[in-house]
Amino acid sequence: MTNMQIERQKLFDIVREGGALFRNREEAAHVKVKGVSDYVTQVDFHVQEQIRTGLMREWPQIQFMGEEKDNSDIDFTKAVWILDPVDGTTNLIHDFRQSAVSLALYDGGRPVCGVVYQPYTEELFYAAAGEGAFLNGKPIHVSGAQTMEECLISIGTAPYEHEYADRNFDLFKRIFLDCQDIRRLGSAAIDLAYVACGRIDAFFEMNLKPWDFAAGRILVEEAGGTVTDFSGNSPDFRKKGSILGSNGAIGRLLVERYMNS
Ligand code: 2AM
Ligand code: CA
Repeated sequence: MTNMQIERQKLFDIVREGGALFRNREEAAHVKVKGVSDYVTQVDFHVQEQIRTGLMREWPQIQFMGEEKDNSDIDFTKAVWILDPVDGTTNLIHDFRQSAVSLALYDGGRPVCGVVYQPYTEELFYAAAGEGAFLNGKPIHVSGAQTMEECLISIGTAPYEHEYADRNFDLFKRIFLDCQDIRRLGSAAIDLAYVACGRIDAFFEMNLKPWDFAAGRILVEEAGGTVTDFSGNSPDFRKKGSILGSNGAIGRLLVERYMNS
């Protein structure tokens, strides 16, 4: 079942309807603490339920994995949706307007398609295996940057894992001193979508969960870039791990000169 056909328009409608719920500021103010600097709001639950219902209605045979549910029964050898209803929850709480719905379909361990939708800008990023990557229907490509001096690099910081702060900020400083500038958006899905369309040249973050990077990974790969762990190896989409997405050239350079020294 690796060439599963998903009707794009149906998929986009489901994701857009979910994203429309981001504007409910009352629900965004209902915050529950999951862990240190790890939050979930009523919006996260509401978006997840709405999208899950839509997916189940259209494609009842496909399993559903979502950030805000128990996923212990998922069989990764079969088709599975991987959803982060709100990637960038801290941004949502602050009305910082850098949050996205991130939805991917994997089948037999391979990416089939992915969507990252940013409701504030109404930008919908989509990619399907072997078909390329698109922003609101127009083809997108990673940047052509070859040197650190010409790069805008986005960093991720795992705010809840303070034990990594010294190591991370030391790495950020070394990269900051060599590149054009750094950014920290707070949504891994948007960071990867921005790598795919060439707005930034690379993005990396430790310990991301599958739903943070599953869709962004397909976008970057179909846009001509690469997504690896910090050693340059292929990431395991079923597990938490470190993620480095780039236009390819800058990813190799980061692995060689920065990530492991
Ligand atoms: P979230 O907003 O869906 O929680 C920001 O550093 C990135 O890390 C975001 O993509 C954010 O996703 C993710 N993130 C936040 N808390 C996390 C956690 N406890 N485990 C893994 N990723 C997390
Ligand atoms: Ca989330």
